[in-house]
Amino acid sequence: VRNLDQFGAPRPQKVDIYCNRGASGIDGTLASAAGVAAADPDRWLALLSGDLAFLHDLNSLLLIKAYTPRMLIVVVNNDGGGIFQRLPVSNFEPYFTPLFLTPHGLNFAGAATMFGLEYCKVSDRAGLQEQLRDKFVNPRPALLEVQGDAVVHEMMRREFQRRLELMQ
Ligand SMILES: Cc1ncc(C[n+]2csc(CCOP(=O)(O)OP(=O)(O)O)c2C)c(N)n1
Repeated sequence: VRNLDQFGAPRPQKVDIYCNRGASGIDGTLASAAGVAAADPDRWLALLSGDLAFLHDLNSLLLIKAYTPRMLIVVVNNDGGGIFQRLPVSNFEPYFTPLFLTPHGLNFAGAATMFGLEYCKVSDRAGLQEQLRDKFVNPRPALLEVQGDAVVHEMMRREFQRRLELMQ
């Protein structure tokens, strides 16, 4: 979400974007998205979430199958709070990993099974594009887990930022 916000280029297609600020950011993300989807069940809605935000509101998965026939959940699972890799505190182990990054080592296949959602895991761009196309053409309640790596993501972000600055 941060990267889309920072680097997403304008496109001619009209896309409605909803954000949930919550009390402090990551609470209630799934429930809010389910509310948006349920308000207009004929429209396709995709939620993009980090793994911690997703875990924080896991019980709201109960809403998805019941109320949102065309909603796709995309979770970028980088095993913890990747946002904190941006902060100076990331240089301070042994505190950083358990207190800020908070890795959990989970995948979400079991959650999808529990709440009756179709599930798929992808780890590259081609796989993600294929799945997004498939779910867009034939919308159904589904959970798409994207395997990520917080350290690699942060290195890529910095490199991308560096190249953009060179272009200016
Ligand atoms: C209710 C609440 N608790 C804690 C936080 C602090 N916080 C901000 S971002 C974040 C981690 C988000 O991790 P994730 O959803 O996995 O996304 P990523 O940073 O990896 O993209 C946390 C815990 C918050 N914003 N809201």
